[in-house]
Amino acid sequence: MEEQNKVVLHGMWLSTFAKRVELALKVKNIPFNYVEEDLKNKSELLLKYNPVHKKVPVLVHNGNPICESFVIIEYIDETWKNGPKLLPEDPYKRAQVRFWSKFMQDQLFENLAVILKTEGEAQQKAVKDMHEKLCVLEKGMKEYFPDGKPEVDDKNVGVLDIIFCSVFGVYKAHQEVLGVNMLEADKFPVSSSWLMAVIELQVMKEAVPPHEKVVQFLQFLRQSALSATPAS
Ligand SMILES: N[C@@H](CCC(=O)N[C@@H](CS)C(=O)NCC(=O)O)C(=O)O
Repeated sequence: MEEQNKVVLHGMWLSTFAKRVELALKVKNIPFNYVEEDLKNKSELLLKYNPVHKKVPVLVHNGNPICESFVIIEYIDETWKNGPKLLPEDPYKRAQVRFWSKFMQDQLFENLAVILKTEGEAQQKAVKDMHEKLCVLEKGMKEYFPDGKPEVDDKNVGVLDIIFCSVFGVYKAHQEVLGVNMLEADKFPVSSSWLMAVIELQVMKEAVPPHEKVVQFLQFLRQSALSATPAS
């Protein structure tokens, strides 16, 4: 790696936020060094580079830190013109992509975290909420994709594909730990076929962490959250 174009990603292997940055770099074929952070014992460098949030991911480009996953992805897209354009050029399409990225993040990912950390009635409510949000996504994607069908092409991977994969790429582990299949093909034909096509892309396949490792970690997170919350 040339010294004047040095790229370092500070991440954590199961962080969806770090994963999307890793995917953006890989989709654009940008060489980078990866630093795995222990989030219980953050490195001096992470605290120095992200003193505001103290979170991963942080991308360090030629010594300059950039924080917040979406900000980093936009930076990558603007800095490296090679490879697919992650966000569309057209301002309206760009706005749509930002809108749905935020929806996936704020609504779907946050909801998934609630399902993981609850049980009984609270979990059932969170699953129901998720179902409603996935209905919204399904309708939105039907309108977003030309001809109502997902367009996935390894030469044309975009930020929505990346964020969708970072949230649901480990859906089999979600299914195993939570016992629910969120993206059922008969209920959500567009979103589920989109996910299947995205996770089959070589770049995504290589980046998805091993199933057993994800299952163990999610079980650990779930148990820790449930034992910390008194049953209501
Ligand atoms: N809004 C941030 C969220 C990043 C985030 O929540 N990172 C988590 C890992 S998934 C983290 O570093 N947590 C450490 C902590 O909260 O102390 C982004 O988009 O990058």
